[in-house]
Amino acid sequence: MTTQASAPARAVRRLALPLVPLALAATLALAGCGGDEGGGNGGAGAAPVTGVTQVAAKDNRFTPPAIQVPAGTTVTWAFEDGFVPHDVAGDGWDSGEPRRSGTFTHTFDRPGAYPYHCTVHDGMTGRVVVTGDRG
Ligand SMILES: [Cu+2]
Repeated sequence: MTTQASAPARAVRRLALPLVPLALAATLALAGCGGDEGGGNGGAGAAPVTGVTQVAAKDNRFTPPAIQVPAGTTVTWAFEDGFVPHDVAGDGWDSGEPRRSGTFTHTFDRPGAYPYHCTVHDGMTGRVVVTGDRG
């Protein structure tokens, strides 16, 4: 009687084992798909995007890297890179200490080109082009 009861249990255990490596492989395959570092030369030299007043500091870059706004526009930078701190440093204006979350805003009253960069990461640059026509 007792041997008969334990037999099915042993069979289940033997079936379950091969599933573990399969699940692991599936997890690894999914993780491998994420890191697509597409080239693209963003940075401050990119053509400015219009109609956008929010810039994300994420993945060690500013997105979009260059925006064009009318004078008087308040631009918001959002720090969204998890444990990686960033800042926004222009000529005479900056966001202060590098930070990992939250936002920084700056109002651009005068037309002109305002390049900025992150003091933590070389090559992490951006640009705000302010046009004369007020929105
Ligand atoms: Cu940075």
